[in-house]
Amino acid sequence: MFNVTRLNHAVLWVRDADKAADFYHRVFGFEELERPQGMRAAFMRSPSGGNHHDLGLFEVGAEAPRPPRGSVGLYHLAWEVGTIEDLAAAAKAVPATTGSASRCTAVTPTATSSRSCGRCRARRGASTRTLALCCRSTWTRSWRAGGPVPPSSSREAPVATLARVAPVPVIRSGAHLAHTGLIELTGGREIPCWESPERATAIESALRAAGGFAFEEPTEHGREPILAVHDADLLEVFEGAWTDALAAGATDGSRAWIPDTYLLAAYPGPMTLGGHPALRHQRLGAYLFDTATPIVAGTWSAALAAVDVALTAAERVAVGAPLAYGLCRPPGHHAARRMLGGYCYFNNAAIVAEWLRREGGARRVAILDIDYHHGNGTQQVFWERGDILYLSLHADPGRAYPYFSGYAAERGSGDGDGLTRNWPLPAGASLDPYATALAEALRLVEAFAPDAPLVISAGFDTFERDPIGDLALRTADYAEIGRMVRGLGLPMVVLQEGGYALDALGDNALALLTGLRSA
Ligand code: SP5
Ligand code: ZN
Repeated sequence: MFNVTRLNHAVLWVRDADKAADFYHRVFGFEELERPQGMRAAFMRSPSGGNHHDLGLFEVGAEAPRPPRGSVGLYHLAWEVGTIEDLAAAAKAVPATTGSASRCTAVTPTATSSRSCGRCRARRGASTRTLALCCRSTWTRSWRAGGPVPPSSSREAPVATLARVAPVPVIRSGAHLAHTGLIELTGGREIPCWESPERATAIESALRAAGGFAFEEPTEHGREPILAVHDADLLEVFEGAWTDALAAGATDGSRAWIPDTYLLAAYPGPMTLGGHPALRHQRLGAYLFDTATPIVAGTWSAALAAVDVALTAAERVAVGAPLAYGLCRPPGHHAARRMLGGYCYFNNAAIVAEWLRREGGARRVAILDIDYHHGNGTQQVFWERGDILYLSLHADPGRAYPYFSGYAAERGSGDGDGLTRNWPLPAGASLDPYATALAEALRLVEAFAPDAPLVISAGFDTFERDPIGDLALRTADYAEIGRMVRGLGLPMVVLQEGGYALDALGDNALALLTGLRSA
């Protein structure tokens, strides 16, 4: 179950308190504590317990009485509230109290004799938001007890201002570090795999150095969300390939495992094949489309952790963060329903999109893929789906990996007709043509009107100096891309895909996230 300890006392404005309470109960296991009469509000307690209300859900525009003074949480519950602008407008009438350390001293139950409350003292000098959170939680308590409205002398600030200073959750795990020692073949030669642990390390250190991010471990989500996207036999073969290869002596454990046979659709022709190999590493070739997706001892756990990273990031947004970043490694967008490839094992973005549909109560989810490569896996998974929009900007597959998909003519089919769109880009494309294509994609997102966070497959292999790409984006361009996407006003889950220029990767990720959180 999702641990929401860190979100104690969050206040959300929602369109429908009943629906929101039901959502939090169903998806996150919150218990309803109280539904105050005539308040169009619900108080929920997190499954992790606690003495306070963990969430106050207040209906947007609730008149009598108003949402509490002193509430500063600007949280956006995507499927209850249209856009963050709607919410900001609705919240404008509700002045936020920024509070101060001394005010916390006066009213916080955890205040110590040294005249400052534990929370404020612990974070003295931190952002205004920290202090405000403290005051707000205090107020929520006194309100429940029938206590007075907090003093009106406190400085008032627009709620939206406070939202902007909230740190962006970055979900990361160390599990990927064991997915290492990887190789790939290029020009017939073995080279170290471009997709390396240092990529994630570089991004994390850049974000830590920059500040403004809250680093969190993922929580475990088990296999169910993965099985909603990938076939069970793929999981079985992938999970067991390494141990079977070791047991059979096919590897001595010091080298990454790459199959020697690939089961193409052309193999059987008119034949009905009568069996399959017993050992899972020998079966793996039926589930791979390239040689760039090696398996080592730590691969399975790393891939599971990357999914947990992605889902935890999605949960942060589901409970109110306007933006969260899942530092997924391995990446995911080349992985299809029953096929690994392109450094990808589980399709993190597809799993999140499907999870938002099944568990998040969303009806329409949009995925924007800005990796240099076409996300063939994501496209395949949702090809016939009328409820998931998949948009991808990438190097023209006529010259670039994965070569066999990502052409403009590919637009989905059946219910999904028109809900897959591709923008193949010429070599050397800089921000200008890129932004033109992106603007087109963003218009389609708007027309689709997702009622869930936008899922962004973010790759930085579009960078001008990327070793395997040939587009020409610069670091500052990622901030501009971020600002453009931010203009949609949707909450966003950013998931890490590719990007191999180690020395620029951190700056590029920081630039994108900075653009995405801009006003
Ligand atoms: C997630 C992701 O970005 N996957 C990309 C997988 C690409 N793998 C093979 C790339 C082969 C590129 N060879 C180009 C050589 C240019 N010098
Ligand atoms: Zn890529």
